[in-house]
Amino acid sequence: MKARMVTAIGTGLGTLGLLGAFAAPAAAAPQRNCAVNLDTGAMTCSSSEDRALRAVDAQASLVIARTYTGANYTGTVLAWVQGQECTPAYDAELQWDDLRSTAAGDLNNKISSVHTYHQCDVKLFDGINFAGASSTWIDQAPVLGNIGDGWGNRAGSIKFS
Ligand SMILES: [Ca+2]
Repeated sequence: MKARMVTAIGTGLGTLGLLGAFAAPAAAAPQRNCAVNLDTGAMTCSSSEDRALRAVDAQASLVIARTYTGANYTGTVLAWVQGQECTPAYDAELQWDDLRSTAAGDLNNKISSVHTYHQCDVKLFDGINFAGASSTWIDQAPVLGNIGDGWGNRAGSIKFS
């Protein structure tokens, strides 16, 4: 039996183009990209991290950490930026005392994974304003629930060094 040849490629593409032009916005929610400038306190979210970084007057090269609401670097991503690299010593150059108020909204008890850059690490605190238990210094963690006695969806404040 011979297979039929598909001859309607041109028509198919035309239909696709039409659908593309008139289709409703995609149902899937796009990943939210947010940024906080630790030097100035400026913060915003946008459709891309580049846009968010420009809006807070920062460059991608200044991103010292990204926190995510989902495990394995998924969900809403918040880029933390500052004007210089971290130093090798743990001296907590910068910090954010209340994760209830960030560019991405209320992130208290909502951070599930974290990745750092430029010699920086992060230390998470259970409570607001560095109260309660604290984590070790973390370079990266796809599953914060596996760090120490469990740091998934727990941090209320954060230090960078
Ligand atoms: Ca907490």
